[in-house]
Amino acid sequence: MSPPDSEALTVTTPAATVFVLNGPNLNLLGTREPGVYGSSTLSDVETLCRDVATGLALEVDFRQSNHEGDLVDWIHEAGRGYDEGTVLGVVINPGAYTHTSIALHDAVAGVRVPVIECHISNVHAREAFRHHSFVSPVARAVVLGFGVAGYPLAIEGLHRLAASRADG
Ligand code: CA2
Repeated sequence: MSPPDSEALTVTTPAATVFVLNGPNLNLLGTREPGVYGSSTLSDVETLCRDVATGLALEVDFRQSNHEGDLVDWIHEAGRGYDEGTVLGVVINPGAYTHTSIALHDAVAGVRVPVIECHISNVHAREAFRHHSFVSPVARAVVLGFGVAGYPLAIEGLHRLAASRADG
């Protein structure tokens, strides 16, 4: 019997996907308040995320919604993907729901997938109502105040966390 073709032995694993979720009003990025949020659009942020992910051999599933329930559903979806081995983690900028949403807190608490909370601005240097986050206590880590550069930093952080889990 001839030895098996080495090509036929190649195991194809599902691509590791990072969900990048954006909450309310982030679709307006780059159109107003450049002093707070910079001039990049959400489409520019998506490009930043895809560029860093490509270098790390990751896929990006980039989404935005103005509706709290969509964000809850997407966290659950990412949680199922993590359990199935197709999703590496979630980067979420929950927008103003950061400061109001027990539903988002419960959604993140209810899944195993690592969730990185990401904010463009340093919310602690702004109004007092932005100082409390319902998401931070259940997030794996928080990135804030780096402008839109925080998104690729958060993706790199997820990749490092996954690598350290694989090592240990
Ligand atoms: O700094 C962040 O990333 C925030 O999550 C952004 C939210 C804000 O409510 C959080 O406190 C901090 C607001 C996103 C809305 O962004 C806009 C951008 C341009 C014009 C209007 C809104």
